Amino acid sequence: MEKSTRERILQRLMQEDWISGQALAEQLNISRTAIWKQITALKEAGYAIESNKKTGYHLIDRGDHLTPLAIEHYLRTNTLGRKIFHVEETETTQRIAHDLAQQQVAEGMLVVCDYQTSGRGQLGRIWHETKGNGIAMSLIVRPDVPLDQAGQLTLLSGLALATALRDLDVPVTIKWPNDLLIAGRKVAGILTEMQTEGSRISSVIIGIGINVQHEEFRDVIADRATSLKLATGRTFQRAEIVATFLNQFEQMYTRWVEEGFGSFVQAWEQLADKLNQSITVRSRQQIVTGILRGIQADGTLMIESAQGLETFHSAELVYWTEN
Ligand code: BT5
Repeated sequence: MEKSTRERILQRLMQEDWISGQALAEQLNISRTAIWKQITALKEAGYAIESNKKTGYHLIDRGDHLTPLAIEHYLRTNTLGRKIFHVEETETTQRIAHDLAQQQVAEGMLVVCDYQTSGRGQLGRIWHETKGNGIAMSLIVRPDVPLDQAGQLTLLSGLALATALRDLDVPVTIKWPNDLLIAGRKVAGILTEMQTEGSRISSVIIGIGINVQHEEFRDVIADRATSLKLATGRTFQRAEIVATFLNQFEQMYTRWVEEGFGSFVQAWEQLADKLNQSITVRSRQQIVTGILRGIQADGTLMIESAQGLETFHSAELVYWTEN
């Protein structure tokens, strides 16, 4: 995608400590007045930029912008997230990603927004968000694997996100199959949805919601949600989190397509919440309480109950009175 003049100025400001208006004008081949106008617009958009007659412009604070440019700054991938569809506000990034996937966009396209007004969870549930605080993104992948393995992408993205957050010193654990927790409270949720063509996968849309800067949660989720800020006391760059996830996920995804999920089991279990502890599982058929023993090579959950070892392909771990 062609970068706008504003994005190119921002990119130069990120690369240099100080840069003169003259140098920017020459490099971008526009007038100094045009540069000045764009700098003013950037300031209005929330970027803290210092101006000095002699030395030019200096980016003091990158702010917490979830824009393609900010994400690209941290991105080390080959394909994932190299094309980003960014919107300020939308009902759900899943819908946009589904539409783009149907228009045959290439694998790796990321849809990201600053504010999602009707975020979706599983089974028609709601993903809550407050403006400017969270990350809502949907990644389009087109893996050449059998249809019944697509569900493993939920586990794989959970593992990649948990690993990425741990790289940023956040002590997350994974609640099978699709939640990330900090000290028992949910900080991120994953929703994977598939488009098929006959018996093959056409695309998988991996939707991820992360609570980042929230200082409080209200109403229904107040008893179960946390944010990176609430849990650690630190502030984060949402763009860095998105890119760190993609950097991590691309490596895992490439290996998964070639080798399957088996080699990830150990890493996944190391981050599993309540491993070897008592847990209640609810599936469509039954409710079972037992010890969480981990997962099998295909991602199936293993619970040791009074009946012996039981496996669950699709179910939920009951943590809160109502999910
Ligand atoms: C999920 O569903 O956790 C999947 C969430 C996926 C959201 C992303 S955002 C980008 C993309 N676009 C979308 O529209 N969706 C995806 P589930 O396991 O069904 O959990 C939903 C439950 O989590 C709710 O019923 C609440 O109990 C709880 N919940 C909702 N919002 C939350 C939040 N912000 N933080 C913590 N818990 C929340």
